[in-house]
Order: sequence, then structure tokens, then C-alpha cells
Amino acid sequence: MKNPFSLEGKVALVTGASYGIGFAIAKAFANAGATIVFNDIKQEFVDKGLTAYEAEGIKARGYVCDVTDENAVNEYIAKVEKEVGVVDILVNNAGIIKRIPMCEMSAAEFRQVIDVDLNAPFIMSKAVIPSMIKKGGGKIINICSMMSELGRETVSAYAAAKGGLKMLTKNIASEYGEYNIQCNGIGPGYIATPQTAPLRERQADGSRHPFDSFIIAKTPAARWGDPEDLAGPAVFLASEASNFVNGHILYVDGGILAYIGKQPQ
Ligand code: NAP
Ligand code: GCO
Repeated sequence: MKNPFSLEGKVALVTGASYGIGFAIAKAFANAGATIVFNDIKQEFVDKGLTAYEAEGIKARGYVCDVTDENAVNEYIAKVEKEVGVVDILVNNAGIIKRIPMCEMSAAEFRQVIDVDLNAPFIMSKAVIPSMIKKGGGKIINICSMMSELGRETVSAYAAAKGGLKMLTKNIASEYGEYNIQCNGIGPGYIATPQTAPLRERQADGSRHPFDSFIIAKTPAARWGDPEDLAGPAVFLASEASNFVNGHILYVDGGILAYIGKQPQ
């Protein structure tokens, strides 16, 4: 019987995947048989990524592309289709966060976050969908967040973008499901990557950052996630195993969204 989780023969493009969550997902796809394409904003990050993939024995193709730039994205996808093949699996992973209290945030800063975290997945998806339709199907995975469901101090732009990304996911599923395109989201919990490093920095006396302790107490698994925790869920959503799963957000959060919090002692 064919392995329903195999990605053999598939071209998978993961945005912003030189390190962090994107890298872990791409590595898992490569191990499941896919050819990996990734991009980053600068050549130096692409080169770092290429070295990291090589160290894992993965022959990835790396390109420079800012995902917020529609012309650059269209050129990038045309190049990938010519040099590698039609994108069968797209992961919209590239993202930024700005932790600024809302009333202190400029509209330009707000827009910048929306641009990378919401507009870019729209631009990228729109660039790959026509060829997916011609080929008979495809998979799009949007990397959402706890902030697709929850708010907190300082992350208004990020929460607005990730909440919007959840709805873009459902809309792509609604609009293109009939073409055998499945668009789903992954909502990672708090994952230890450079993006969250400032929230985990040790204090001068060597103790944990208060936010670090807060997250451990909020998470039934009682730990931060590792990028590798997202590998299995991503392979599932990229593979034939999820062919009738569409418009779903799979939260991979160690149970945060299920938990009311520790009862007072
Ligand atoms: P990260 O360590 O900061 O990595 C983000 C990647 O996106 C970097 O490679 C970055 O490139 C790239 N990027 C940013 N803007 C870009 C642009 N305009 N064009 C192309 N690439 C761009 O973040 P991460 O923690 O791995 O997060 C990956 C995704 O998961 C993000 O969407 C994030 O919001 C989401 N997420 C993270 C967590 C978490 O706890 N870490 C939880 C939920 C969701 P540079 O090399 O330029 O930095
Ligand atoms: C923050 C964090 C989060 C996470 C993640 C949670 O400041 O609260 O950076 O937003 O990165 O997206 O799922």
C-alpha cells in the first residue's frame, strides 16, 4: 500500500525558511521525499540556509525574494516553475512581529506587519494557484498563530494579521477547493526560535524571564515547543493523507488553547 504521508515527486516551497520553523518544516518535507525550494530577503541568509540544508544532506534550492513585493514574487515563481517545476506545496511561513503597545505604534509599523504576515501570503498564494489548477491540485499551508485566536498586550498588528490569515485560509479553501486545492493553517503555540528569543532571555541573576515562566504555566505540556514539533502536522497537511481536510487551522500548541490556566493553590 502506498504511504499516504509520502511527498515523493512533489515540489515544496517554504517562504522564509533559512532557519526556525520554516527550516524544520522544509527538512521534514525533504525527509518525506519532496524537493525543497525556499527564499529569504537577502543572499547572505539564503547562503546560510543552503549550508544548513546541506549539513542535513538536503539539496534545497534557495532564492532571494521579499514576499511582500508582488513583482519579485511573480518572477520568483516563474523561475521556480522553469528551473524546478510547478509548486505542489506552498507554505506561507515568512513572518515578522513588532511588540509595541498599540497607542505607541505608528500606522507605518502596523502596515509593515500586515504586509509581511497577511498581504504576502495572499500574493504568494495567488502566484501559485493558477499552475496548481492546471496541474490538478495543490496544498497551501499558512502559518498562523495563537494570535489567530487570542490577543495580548503589544501585539495588535500581529494578532490582526494572523487573525486575517486564518480567514484568508478559509477563503482560499472555499474558493479553490473545487480544483482539488487544500488550504489549511498551522497555529503554532510558543515555539523556541529567534522570533521569541527576547521572551526567553535569562535575567541578570540567571533566573527565567517572567514571560518564559508565564508560557510554561499556560501550556499543559509545560514547555516551549521546538520547531520540530511542527514537522508531523506539516507533513500531514502537505500529503494525500489530508486530501479531504480543507480550511482547517491545526493548532500545535501543547494544549494552550484548551486550557483555562492553573487553579490558584
Ligand atoms: P523567525 O525565526 O523570525 O523566522 C522568520 C523567517 O521569515 C526568517 O527567515 C525571515 O528572514 C523571514 N522573513 C521575514 N520577512 C520576510 C520577507 N519579507 N520576505 C521573505 N522572508 C522574510 O520566525 P519563526 O519563529 O521561525 O516563525 C515562522 C513563522 O511562524 C512566522 O510566520 C511566525 O509569525 C509564525 N509563528 C511563530 C511562532 C513562534 O513561537 N516562534 C508561533 C506561532 C507562529 P530574515 O532572515 O530576514 O530574518
Ligand atoms: C508574542 C509571541 C507570539 C508567538 C506566536 C504564538 O509576542 O506573544 O511572539 O505571538 O510568536 O505567534 O503563537
